[in-house]
Amino acid sequence: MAHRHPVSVAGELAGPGLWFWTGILFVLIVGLLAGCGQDQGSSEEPANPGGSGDQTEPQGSGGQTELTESGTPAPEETGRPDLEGTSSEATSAQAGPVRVQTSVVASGLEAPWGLAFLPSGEALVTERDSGRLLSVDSSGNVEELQTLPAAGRGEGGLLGIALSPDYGTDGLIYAYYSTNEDNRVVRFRLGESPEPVFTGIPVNSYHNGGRIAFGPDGMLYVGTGDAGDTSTSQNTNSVAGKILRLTPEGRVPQDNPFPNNPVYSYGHRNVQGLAWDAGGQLYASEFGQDVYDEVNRIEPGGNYGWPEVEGEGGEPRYADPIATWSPTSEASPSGAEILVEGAIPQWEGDFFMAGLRGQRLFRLDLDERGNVVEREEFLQGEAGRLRHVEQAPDGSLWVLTNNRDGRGNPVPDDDRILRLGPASG
Ligand SMILES: [Ca+2]
Repeated sequence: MAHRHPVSVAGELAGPGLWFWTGILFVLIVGLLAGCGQDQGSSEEPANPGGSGDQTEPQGSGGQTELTESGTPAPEETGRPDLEGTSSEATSAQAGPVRVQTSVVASGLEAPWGLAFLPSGEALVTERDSGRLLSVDSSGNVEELQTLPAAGRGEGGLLGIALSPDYGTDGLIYAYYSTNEDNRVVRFRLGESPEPVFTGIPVNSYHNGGRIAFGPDGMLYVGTGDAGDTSTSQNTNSVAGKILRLTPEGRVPQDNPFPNNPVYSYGHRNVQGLAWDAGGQLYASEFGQDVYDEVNRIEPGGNYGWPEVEGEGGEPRYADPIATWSPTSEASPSGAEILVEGAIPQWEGDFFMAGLRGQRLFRLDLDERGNVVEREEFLQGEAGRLRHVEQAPDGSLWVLTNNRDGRGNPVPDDDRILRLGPASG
């Protein structure tokens, strides 16, 4: 499971030259999406709770295909672009676009869910069902570090992971997992037993939320789900169907929108993607039920409508999403990321989102006000279900597949971690 399989994003998959398709794809999709800009919506997990409604069907012509290996091994630099040296163009958004290449960083994982990069550059990766915490380096070496006492069924298990903002000094790792009683946030140092930070988040076999991330304000943000009880989302006294904002100790920050309340925003169905732009604005992806998946620009105290409204409600009391996908089989978005000071200038500041049922990576180009001005899709039909996307320290994007989560059609190498980064040469 250790070696990397260099592949090209699209080039090798379709046959023609390596850069041909990348270029064509970029130009075509940019043009298409800029032109039509219509929304299509969706939801990750079961539209029908517990049912097979979200069972992934192979996409389009033949469904998931294995990423084809490039005939020529990718040069070493692909794994570790020299951001300091060579490429002013790879470090500045003002510079021209770089060619983007997709490679396989690691394979043989089982339903990887969360990912956080250590200062050393290695990634910590959670596996939902096994409860394993893995380290993965850029050469594809995978090592099991420890197992966390996660339980849970279905969509529950070991989910999100984040490093303390002071990891360099406190060594604390945060994780979100399901137990038989609740979903909870814990923290621990490598090799040690976790201690609870925040408990009592409703648990079910679906709609468990699970993404956690520290914001630029040093606070811990937690995406939760309605756990199948839609009455919770509009109730600010429930932590289900919310984005929560906590201190690193799990307490309520004094400047939260509701006094003595961990709720940061409400009216959510199932939030699994959290990302901040360079200005500190939070965006979140969430699963719709049947009609519209959503990306929302999150304001403190905002009401995002569920279950009264799915997609754009047109009522002032509910904040409308900035982007939707319909039907939910088109997207079903889990993890999200915004490229900030990344290595792909043409994508700088863009919002990325991993689609489960949609089986693709979405890119939203945001303008200065956070409105979507362009859309693009990657990896469709190439890698199957995608669970998460995270920016790596080298400015590339790492993407987790999720074909062994019980709803996919895994190929032998699944699950995999893919990398979209500047092509070498
Ligand atoms: Ca909504």
